[in-house]
Amino acid sequence: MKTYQTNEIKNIVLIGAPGSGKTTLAEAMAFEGKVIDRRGSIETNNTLSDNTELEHLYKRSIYPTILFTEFMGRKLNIIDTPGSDDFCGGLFSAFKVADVGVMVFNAQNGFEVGSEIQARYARAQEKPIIALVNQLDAEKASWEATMESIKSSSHVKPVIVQYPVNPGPGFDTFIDVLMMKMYKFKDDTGIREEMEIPESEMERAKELNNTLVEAAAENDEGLMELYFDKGSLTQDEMRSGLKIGLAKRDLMPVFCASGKKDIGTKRLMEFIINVAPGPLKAPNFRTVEGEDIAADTEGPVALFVFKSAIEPHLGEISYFRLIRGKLTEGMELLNTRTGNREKISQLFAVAGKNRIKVSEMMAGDIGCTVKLKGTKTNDTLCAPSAPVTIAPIVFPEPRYRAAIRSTKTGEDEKLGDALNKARYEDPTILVDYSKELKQTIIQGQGEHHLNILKTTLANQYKIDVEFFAPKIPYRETITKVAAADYRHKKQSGGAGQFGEVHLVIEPYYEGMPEPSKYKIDGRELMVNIKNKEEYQLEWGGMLQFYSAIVGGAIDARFLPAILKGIMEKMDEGPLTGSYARDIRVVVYDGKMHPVDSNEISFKLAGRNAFKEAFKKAGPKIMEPIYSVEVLVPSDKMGDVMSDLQNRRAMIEGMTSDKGFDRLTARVPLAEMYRYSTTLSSLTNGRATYTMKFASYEQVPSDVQEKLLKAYADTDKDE
Ligand SMILES: Nc1nc2c(ncn2[C@@H]2O[C@H](COP(=O)(O)OP(=O)(O)OP(=O)(O)O)[C@@H](O)[C@H]2O)c(=O)[nH]1
Ligand SMILES: [Mg+2]
Repeated sequence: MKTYQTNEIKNIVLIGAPGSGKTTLAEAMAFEGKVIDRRGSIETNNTLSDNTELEHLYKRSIYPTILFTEFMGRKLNIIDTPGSDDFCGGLFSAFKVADVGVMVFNAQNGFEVGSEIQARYARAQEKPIIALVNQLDAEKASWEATMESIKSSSHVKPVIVQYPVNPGPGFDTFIDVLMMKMYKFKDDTGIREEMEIPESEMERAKELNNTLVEAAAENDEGLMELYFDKGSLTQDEMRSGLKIGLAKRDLMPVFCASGKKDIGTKRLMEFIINVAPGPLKAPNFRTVEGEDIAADTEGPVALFVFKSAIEPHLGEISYFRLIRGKLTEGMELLNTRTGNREKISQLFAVAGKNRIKVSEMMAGDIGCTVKLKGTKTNDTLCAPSAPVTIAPIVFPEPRYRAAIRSTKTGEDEKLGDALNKARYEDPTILVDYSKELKQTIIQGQGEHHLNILKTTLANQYKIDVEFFAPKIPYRETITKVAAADYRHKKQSGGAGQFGEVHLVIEPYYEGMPEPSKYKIDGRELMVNIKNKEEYQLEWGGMLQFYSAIVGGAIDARFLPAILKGIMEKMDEGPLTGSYARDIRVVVYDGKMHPVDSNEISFKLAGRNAFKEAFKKAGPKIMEPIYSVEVLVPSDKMGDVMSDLQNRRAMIEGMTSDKGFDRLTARVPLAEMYRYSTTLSSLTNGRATYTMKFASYEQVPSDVQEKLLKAYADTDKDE
């Protein structure tokens, strides 16, 4: 394979609703570039792109796949992404390194929710988009309806470059109004005949050509003048206008195709090569310091890893885009995150699972290398003399949270290992052992996302896991002063146990005065402080611990044991076993026994006195509240709203945009378990949402009652 220069490379990402035909199209592109000599299909599990067992099982893409094709002496790097929003992590990775997106529409469905979701991502990433109306050979294909829906839903103006002459099962011909030619295809061989536009189509073709000329001219003053002078533009002038409009996202050129019959593939690739921005024209890559890095072959090497995978028998594979410089085999580069050196022992061009060895690569190209030691997604490797760190891919916040455990005991470590590997391959999976909840919490983009992980764990790592409702990290605190006395006494056989503690507790707040007297149950209690300790709690908030013991009722040596007992209860709050916070404790009296008193007795007395006082002190439970944003088709708004209200949501606002409503609300985390699944069934998969931690707030009293009861049933304390 020849070495492609920077100006001979284009990097594209295929996006679009699930099942719109991205993988099938990628196959046709690879075939046209002679990277493969026959086209595989989804049905026969032999596409370049969907090459994993899981993808065969589900008949859909799950991972982003990198492949290339060679056409007109150029190299097109293509990233085929999964359409399902559960796997949007792959799309985020691909957007980082691709300069243009091809959005595939299924002509049977038009602009779908999946299109809307992905268009939104493309908008946020400011990626130019070319539209491809695909599956025009399908029985229910409708060009008109598809164009109508694209026009009404797309934020970027669609401009027709091609239209089909005979959509539907016999589809074999389209007219290109840029070339002003008709293309007729022979069966599904991809072989095309270029023809003059027949009289019957001329009027329509001319009208669309005019619209295209105007759209092209609009983007440049020079072109506009030319257009006014001549009343038209040459093809090259049109291309240069479209080039500007596309790059600025002012327009979205529309093509037509049947990926399955290999119709339209070549014209699309020609257009990409001639018009789409390549590495030299696309915006530069930014470093974390805000410096711009141009695709300069002469500069020091910098590459960015956007995907990492582990392959059996081979190990780690790192997929990267060469941002700057010329990369050759054997180079030693610096990983700017770890500070370690990595040797690039082998370099490959990638076509799905197939890797083609190359000895060098130029800035702008995409490829992979193997067996790096400590490099993962989002790392930059660069010439040690010119260290730079490319700004990382910002993955979406997790939307689905569950607790996970192995169905067998004693597999914790094995599971931890496997989850680390899964996370290495998919950064949208977050794993965290919560000391607080005593559960391993796993987070991802949706239920399907985590179910796929479950299958991977079973097949690849031989671990069977189950998901269950995660505990909620509640907090506990008190609202008023209360006191309690507790005597711990045990007389069984030999040495006995004895300890008695009297204490007062009250809500702590910053800057509160030192304690001097309390009024408890009608009696006044004066305290005389002997000692004060303050603890900034790991989980937030404060514990103040005062000793005001009079007349040596309890030896000072037992104070640490009393504190320890209280701490145990702070750590596992009296109401629900959650962390307690913001409390002041004053131990003011008690009793000892000359023989039977020991540390354990005072620890237990302290702990139980604290617990009793806590329950009398107007205790309240606080719960985490999340900011939730739902994007929902307007006709489903009512259902989504009333479901949210049942989840104790506080609706904060609503805006509408092109048939979709955006709803913002504050919702307790406790009510969000499996929300993605409910939302999906309420809207037939037509809505999406994001969620982010906002604050802790007091739970309503009915909820508190329920939580108290549930915990009392399990609390075997005492
Ligand atoms: N009739 C027809 N069917 C097509 C065409 N392209 C794809 N299909 C079929 O549509 C289904 C989905 O195709 P894929 O290529 O997997 O679609 P995708 O966009 O990659 O799907 P995801 O990866 O799940 O998002 C398969 O059954 C294909 O055979 C086409 O041009 N015409
Ligand atoms: Mg696919």
